[in-house]
Amino acid sequence: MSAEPPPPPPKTPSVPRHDDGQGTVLAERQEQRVEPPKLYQVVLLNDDYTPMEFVVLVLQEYFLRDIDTATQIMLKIHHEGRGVCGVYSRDIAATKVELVQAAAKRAGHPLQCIMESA
Ligand code: TYC
Repeated sequence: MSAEPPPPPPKTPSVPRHDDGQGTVLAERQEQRVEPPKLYQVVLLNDDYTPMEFVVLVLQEYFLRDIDTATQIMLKIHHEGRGVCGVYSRDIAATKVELVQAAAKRAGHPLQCIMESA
């Protein structure tokens, strides 16, 4: 006994259409907007104990800064209390925060790293 194959699903137009009543079917123009991803800045906070050299290394390793830029950012944090290391999409920023916090913990330094909406 051979079973009948199921009928194909009804075709739905990908664009809304309507009949203008005069025998013409019009396709409506559809706005297609993709929002750009929200951006987050990764910020290092100053403290009294983390060695300056360690912060410079973190900025080179995790934020791909050259040594001069890394030193400038570190000094800005040292003098002003905080500094932006880089701006990223949410997942990348969150990963950087975790990697920096793990590195600081491994090295026994109290360095704090946070992310905030840019
Ligand atoms: N203030 C620290 C010191 O004098 C250096 C430092 C800079 C620590 C930046 C943290 O995010 C920081 N050793």
